[in-house]
Amino acid sequence: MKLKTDNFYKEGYLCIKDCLSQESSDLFCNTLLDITFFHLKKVGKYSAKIEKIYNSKKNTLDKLSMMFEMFETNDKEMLYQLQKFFPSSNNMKNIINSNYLSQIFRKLLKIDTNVPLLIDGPGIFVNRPNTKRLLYKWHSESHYYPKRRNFLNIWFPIFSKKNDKNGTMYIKKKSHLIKELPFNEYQGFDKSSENKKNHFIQYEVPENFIKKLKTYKANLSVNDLLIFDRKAVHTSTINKSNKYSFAAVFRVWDISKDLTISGDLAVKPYQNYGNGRPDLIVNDS
Ligand SMILES: O=C(O)CCC(=O)C(=O)O
Ligand SMILES: [Fe+2]
Repeated sequence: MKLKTDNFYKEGYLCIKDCLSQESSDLFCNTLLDITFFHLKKVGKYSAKIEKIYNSKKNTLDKLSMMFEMFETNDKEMLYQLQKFFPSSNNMKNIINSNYLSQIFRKLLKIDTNVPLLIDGPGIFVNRPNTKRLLYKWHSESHYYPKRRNFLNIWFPIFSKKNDKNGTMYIKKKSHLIKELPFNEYQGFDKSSENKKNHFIQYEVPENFIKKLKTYKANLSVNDLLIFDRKAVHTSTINKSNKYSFAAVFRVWDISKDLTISGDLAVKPYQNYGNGRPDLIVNDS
């Protein structure tokens, strides 16, 4: 494998240009639209409108944006539930299921071919123009999956490129090397959305803890892939354009080093004391 992986260890992320096939990207996007359509058209009030958009001559991005827009204003719970279907779709998961990528994932996770490589996702990040509800503050994935010691984050644009203008991903370089970072836990984005239903749970790493670090600003085309360390501190950015932009995320994980018996990726410590048992043995590195 020729790909240079030094950047992943040094800076905490690796960008691989043009590594997804157009065919698998198209299948991913069409499936995303189909699942959205069959889910949203169940709501009687919007059925006819959703059907009309789906059968129109618009492109997939425009169809999806129009459907999301209708529910974003009127019925967020439908969009919230929609997210839960995607991980059950082979058509979507297959986009990162190539031998080439599996070899890279194994190399970065430092695992042999017999160690199971588990794939969680996809999740779809919807960046609505000038909307804070769907954004994350600076955070580290390790705080969301505290019992998981060996996993990668995968992030890539779908439908259209992602950059500073339409909302992208910033990563603090070398932040994955910091031994321990505190975080502020709350629901919502700012004071106006505090504790609101269907808002994200933030484990915010305050900016002053990472302010000395340089920022990588993702500027990616469709079919490029960004892989980053579980401890790399990153953030969403606001979409300043007038069109929706979308990204897909996966987590690729190895269970062999985790000091828990739980099969739930996001298992939380200090709760019911039920995720461990006596006599567990895992490697210390
Ligand atoms: O795309 C975004 O806005 C945030 C994505 C993110 O935090 C992640 O992929 O872990
Ligand atoms: Fe994240």
